Amino acid sequence: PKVTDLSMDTGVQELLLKARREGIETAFDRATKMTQCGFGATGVCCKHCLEGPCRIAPNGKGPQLGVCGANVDTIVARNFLTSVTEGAASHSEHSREIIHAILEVIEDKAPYEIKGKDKLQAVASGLGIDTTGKDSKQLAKEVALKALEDFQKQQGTLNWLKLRAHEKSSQTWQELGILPVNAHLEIVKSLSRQVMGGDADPVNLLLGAITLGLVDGYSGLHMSTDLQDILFGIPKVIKTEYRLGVIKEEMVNISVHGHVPLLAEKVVEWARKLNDRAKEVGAEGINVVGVCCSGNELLMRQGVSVATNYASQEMPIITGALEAMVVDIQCIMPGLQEVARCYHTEVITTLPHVKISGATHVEFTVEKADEAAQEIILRAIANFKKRDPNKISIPNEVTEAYAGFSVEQIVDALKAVNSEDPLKPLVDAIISGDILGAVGLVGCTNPREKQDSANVALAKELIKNNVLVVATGCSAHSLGKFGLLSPDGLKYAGEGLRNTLTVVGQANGLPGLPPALHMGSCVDNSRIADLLTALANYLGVGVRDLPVAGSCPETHHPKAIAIGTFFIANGVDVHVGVNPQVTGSDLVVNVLTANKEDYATTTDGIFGGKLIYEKDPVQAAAIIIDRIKAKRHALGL
Ligand code: BF8
Ligand code: SF4
Repeated sequence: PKVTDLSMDTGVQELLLKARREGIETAFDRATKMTQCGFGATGVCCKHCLEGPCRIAPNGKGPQLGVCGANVDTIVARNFLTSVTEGAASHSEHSREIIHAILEVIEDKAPYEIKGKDKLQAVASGLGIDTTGKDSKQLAKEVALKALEDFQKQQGTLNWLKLRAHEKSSQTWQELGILPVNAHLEIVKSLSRQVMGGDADPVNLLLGAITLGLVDGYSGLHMSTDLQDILFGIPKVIKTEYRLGVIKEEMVNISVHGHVPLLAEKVVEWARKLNDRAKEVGAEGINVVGVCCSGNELLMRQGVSVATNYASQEMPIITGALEAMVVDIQCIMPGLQEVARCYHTEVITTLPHVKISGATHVEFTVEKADEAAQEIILRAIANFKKRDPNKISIPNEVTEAYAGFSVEQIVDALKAVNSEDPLKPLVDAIISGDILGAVGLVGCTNPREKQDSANVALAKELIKNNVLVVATGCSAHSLGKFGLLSPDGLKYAGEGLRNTLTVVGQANGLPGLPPALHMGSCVDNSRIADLLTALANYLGVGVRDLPVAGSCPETHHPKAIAIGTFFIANGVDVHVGVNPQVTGSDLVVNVLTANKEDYATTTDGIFGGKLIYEKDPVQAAAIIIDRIKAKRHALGL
């Protein structure tokens, strides 16, 4: 295929051509070569035991039951639950790492400090902790122990669910008896119900998936964001740059890739401290750039520029000017090392449970965070001299963008318009129709899709129709690269949206707010949920009643499926533009997409949100806008 069909990003196109000239295979090539199995693609392949793999032909030909007697609905629902569980496990493990870090910090065993004192106060009071007369260490300890309970308690429900969920939503979950008890318990229970001979009722399996969606949302997303804000501070609006041009030929370049900011923050700190050491090898200094969600975390709090997003993560190496690619967990392609072998770049893994053979391993622990970060920086500096000048080619474009839109920052920005009642200007704009509704544009890029294309097209279509876009994850990177995270992007917005964002922006000393507000990494989808809860409370309605939706046009990861399930459980429609691998079962499709009879037993009937699968972004925008209009109508707007 032509490189212009693989990515919208011209820098990526340029480097894909370079890779071809140099005989390097990338994820885009592998995606082209790898044909997709029709059984797997529709979710009808089961390999939960050694009697299988069993697969059910969707056209009714061939066996319609697995060897054990499992039918296609059971198999598809069970596979869906597997994905949601993987996502929930990833995000819960993320938050557990941060709990551990905070507990080490308050005992002076780890070199970090509690920077987000405001957040600490807010979270502690929200959890019902008496804050009077307690210093931040004491408070942080009590908050961390409350968090730990969400991995230990044997009855009741997650503290973080009680802290963050909208009352009306929790009521529904309580009535259904699907409230999660603790994250580890639910993940283990889910694995045990998926096992051969376990749960075989497809509807019950899907309800199980909702519980795991809640685990993902509360003990994963919300807890990670809250604890990270406590440790590193609440993000504030910040200016940055996107695209591969942020890699600088004259600098020692280090890209930070993965998810948990514990390591990434230290790499930035030590890059500053050891900057002059780079001059000893002839470089002008050290340049840290972000990839994927570590990129988002550093961008939100430090303004670190972002080189690229998921599908093109190999490209920084192909510039020939990257000294080290430092990784922690999730979304790290093992293929990075294959590419790095052809250059001087050192891929550095850092965690005992995420290694890549052939890569350098520098063990990172919070206790030895400074030592690990220094070793990584010094290795990168030493690699600068090993560059092959003939292999260096850095695309030169960069795009300016703004990020840092935490809920706290959004409320602060609105205060400049109405200090007494900050949400009022936003709600007034929604009521008047200047803002039709809001969509969280979230999720990934996927090497099987034309990179950035659907993310950007969908966002443009929405903002043209006065829908406010908030973005996270790799989709936010797509929007950043193409100018939608900058006030300049207001030229694509409909009049009502443009006027509203211009007024709020100007009250804050900016020419306008960007038409898409970057709210952070994938765990920061919690911030979107918090914004919805605040709006619902303000209006005195449930989250399910709001004229909002979520969309992942180019997703690929089970984490995104878990996040989507979390939003559906909260009554928010979720659009996906990539095959969700459930189409083999009519029952599962009907329950999730609510497009047929038995409406009362669909996710829409029960929770108020459903799955929308539509590949075409313009078509998807139309479906989303219709739904937003229907929800407005129901609100009397
Ligand atoms: O958690 S958006 S490709 S990097 S899964 Fe991965 Fe998807 Fe990017 Fe962040 Ni989220
Ligand atoms: Fe086949 Fe049943 Fe085993 Fe799945 S659990 S592989 S359907 S026998």
